[in-house]
Amino acid sequence: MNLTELLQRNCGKSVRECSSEEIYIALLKEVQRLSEEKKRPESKKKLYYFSAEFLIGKLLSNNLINLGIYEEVKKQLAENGKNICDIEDIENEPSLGNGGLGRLAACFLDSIATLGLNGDGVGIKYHYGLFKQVFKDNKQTAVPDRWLTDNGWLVKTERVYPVKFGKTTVYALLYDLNVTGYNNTTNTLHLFDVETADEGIVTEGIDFDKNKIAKNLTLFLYPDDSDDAGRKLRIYQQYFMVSAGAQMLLEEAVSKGSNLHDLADYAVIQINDTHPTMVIPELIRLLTEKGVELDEAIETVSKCCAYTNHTILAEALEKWPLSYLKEVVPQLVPIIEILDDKARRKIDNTELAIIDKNDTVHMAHLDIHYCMSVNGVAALHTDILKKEELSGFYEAYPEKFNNKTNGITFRRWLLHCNHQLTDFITSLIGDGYKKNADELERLKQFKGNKDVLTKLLHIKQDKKKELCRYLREMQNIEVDQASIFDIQIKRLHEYKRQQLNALYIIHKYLEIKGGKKPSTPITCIFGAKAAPAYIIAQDIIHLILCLGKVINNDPQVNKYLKVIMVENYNVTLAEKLIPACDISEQISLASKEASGTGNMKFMLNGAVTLGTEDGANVEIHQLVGDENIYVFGDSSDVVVERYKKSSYVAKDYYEKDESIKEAVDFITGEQLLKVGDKVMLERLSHELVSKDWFMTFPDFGEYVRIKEKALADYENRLEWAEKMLVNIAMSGFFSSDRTIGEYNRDIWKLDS
Ligand code: 26W
Repeated sequence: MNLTELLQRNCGKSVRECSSEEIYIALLKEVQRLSEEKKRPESKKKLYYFSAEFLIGKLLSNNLINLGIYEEVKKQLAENGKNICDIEDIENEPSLGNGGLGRLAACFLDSIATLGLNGDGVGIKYHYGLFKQVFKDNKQTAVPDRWLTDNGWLVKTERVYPVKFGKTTVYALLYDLNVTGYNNTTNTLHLFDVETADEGIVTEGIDFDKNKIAKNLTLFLYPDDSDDAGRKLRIYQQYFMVSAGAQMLLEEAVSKGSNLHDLADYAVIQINDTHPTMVIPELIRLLTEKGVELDEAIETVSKCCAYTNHTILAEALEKWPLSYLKEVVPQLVPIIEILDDKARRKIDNTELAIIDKNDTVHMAHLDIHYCMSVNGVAALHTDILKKEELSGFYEAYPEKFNNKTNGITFRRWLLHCNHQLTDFITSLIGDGYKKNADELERLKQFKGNKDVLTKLLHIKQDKKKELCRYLREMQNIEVDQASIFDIQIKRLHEYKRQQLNALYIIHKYLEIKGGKKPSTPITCIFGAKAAPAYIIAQDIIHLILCLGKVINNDPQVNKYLKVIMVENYNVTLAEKLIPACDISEQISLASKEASGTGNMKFMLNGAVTLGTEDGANVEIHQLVGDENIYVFGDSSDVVVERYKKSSYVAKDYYEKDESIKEAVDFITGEQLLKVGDKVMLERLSHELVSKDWFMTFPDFGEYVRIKEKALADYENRLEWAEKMLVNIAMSGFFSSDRTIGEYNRDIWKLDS
């Protein structure tokens, strides 16, 4: 690409004379053109990845990398006095997701295109997406994240589909976004919107009238579900997405020659968690409308659909009152009733019913009965599904169950976010690993190589320096670049146990106050958004922000310990934080984190994991060995037993263990009350002592001990670098190319 010509054509100016915004827009248009040229020729069978979230991150640099022109663009910009980072800054991050599930969908789209598979995403074009997080008085506040701009990657198509809610009909407009593969073809992410969406109905923060469906349908992702109107709105959104998507898919199949009886030869549908579940009854409904007999329609749709489970938390498994479905999607209710009836006849176990005796519809049950595949997202998670949560289903349909350990795209999480490390790895083992991640294992030959290890440490130091600069400029936060960067970034949830990390920080603070100084200073960094209606999560954020106030302002301590919570944690911030991390905090209560994917990104960038035997941590542990990970905490077996027996009494730990008591009492002590909100701090402390549902106290002692060991080991820089090297070398397994290869081999069966 010739940048000078491009800008002359687009803006009639030289590169030097153009503003960053002008350059961004010109590049965007050019990338659109180039990716369009690489559109995949239609083949018979197509995968439709239905998901309520696609946390795709900024696209410019990623697309440049995938199209193979990043380096030349960067060079030409530099020759004209421009920095590519300034151009990247112009782009807003799309706000189309919340957490790991949405980011996974984005990594999958990248890998599907990279492997040259015929697979598209289907979702919703949220105007505000998830909220933007702003800290005020040490609390999270939520404001709308207006990310859409006139010049974006989304292109409005001519396709429109009617979606009927009872008596009202809305029209789903299709917007397409090109998904570039790395050195391969381009696929599409299809996002639906309504013309009637009205951003003007948003009032205070992110409040809006939840009853004005035509106006609010596509404004927010996961609108507050603490009341009935919010829950119904979720059903409206889900049906909107799946009905439009199902119509589009049938249209495409028919245009390729399907007679609908053979739909399974044309379409395979991956249902990403339960949110798109209604695609099953909707497709059945549409097929019968087009003349297919009901029984055959059910069988055909079952052959097309596959379900991925992402959680064992009961509260996250969606259940809807039948009355809500009757109100929102009355046309689906008779079908769901028939599906329930058939399932009951087939499997004589009322616990597995779709509609239970309270007239509650269990969406996951609908998926499992009527999908051809059910998968978990890490080995341990799938085992727990089989043995515990879904054991009845596993007994009924053993052949449907399979594991697909999650993965991440190395294009974004190494090539894009860590150029130095990428170049260094390439200089050592060539660039075959960019397409075949297993080749990273060749790095192991450099284990004893002092020069290589030293260089790795230098790269880490550079990334820490860059992060410090970024945090200073963007968030006015000062971080000591010589300190150990200990990072926990993920959605805020009690099971992920940010509160355990906070208790450690209190413990450490008191220890330093008592005169025990760490050899190297420690910076504890958090990033997390909390669902606005999730009270305890708000309280935990408040605690962390208050700890920052107290500790960072204590001159006796702040040379040794700092607590930072970055504001509005998102993909862009993750791309800065992950390469700079030394210790990756993956401390969920064993059995609760389905997989985790941040853990993989950190590992790939040479951070060492401090974690429980949970989710994919188990597989990381197996790959790197005991020497190169810090594992602590009760096993999932112990935890599962403890829940079964209801034998955990938090108060006993609080009363018997002096260090737990000391740390917990600090939450409601004088120092924190001076900067914090009494109600919030007391509520959190009470929650811990009286309940501690995610069992932080039993793991606290070992967490402290193992973390201290990690901090001590960090002092031997070369030994630590060796751990970094082994982590990078063994991370190839976690490439989403591997995961997608497995989905295709076992479930989708598309030609490549
Ligand atoms: C109530 C509806 C609902 C429930 C759960 C909405 C959203 C969620 C989560 C945000 C789902 C989620 O992100 N799960 C995560 O999925 C990742 C990808 O498989 C896993 O790595 C994480 O362990 C899991 O928490």
